[in-house]
Amino acid sequence: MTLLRTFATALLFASASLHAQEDKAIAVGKAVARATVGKQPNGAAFLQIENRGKTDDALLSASSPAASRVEIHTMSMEGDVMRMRALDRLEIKAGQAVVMKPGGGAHLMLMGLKKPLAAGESIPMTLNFRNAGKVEVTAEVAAMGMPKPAAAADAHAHGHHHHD
Ligand SMILES: [Cu+2]
Repeated sequence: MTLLRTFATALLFASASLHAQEDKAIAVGKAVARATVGKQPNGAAFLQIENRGKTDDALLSASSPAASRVEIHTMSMEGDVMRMRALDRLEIKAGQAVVMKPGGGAHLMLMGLKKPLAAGESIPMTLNFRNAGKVEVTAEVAAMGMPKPAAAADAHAHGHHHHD
């Protein structure tokens, strides 16, 4: 029981100092954005969000100078159709992590890209959390999940044209 009591005391201390440290509770892992093909209007970004704190948090919104707006999306299979829908927020419970990855689940949708996302570039993003506030991340752009090699080759060929 002594151990339990020690633990409870530690917890008490932890929650007392939590308010000062709350902005450090959220850790964002490597962020990547998928390189776009041709004139694709939207792109997708994936990252890991870990809540190391003792309070549930939530990603409320995100933004990037690379896109008109950023939406929090979730993707799921309905029968054999992949459907995406926008979320109001993405909950990250205390002590848990959300791992976004290509091919399913949550992702950030970059709506209205200012220019195509080319592999090797990086784009800044600002994440806005309910408790942790604003967190700045940099997403590396990488070619991934390209269904056909031909499409990828085509994207590369068009990658150096600038119309601005
Ligand atoms: Cu999406």
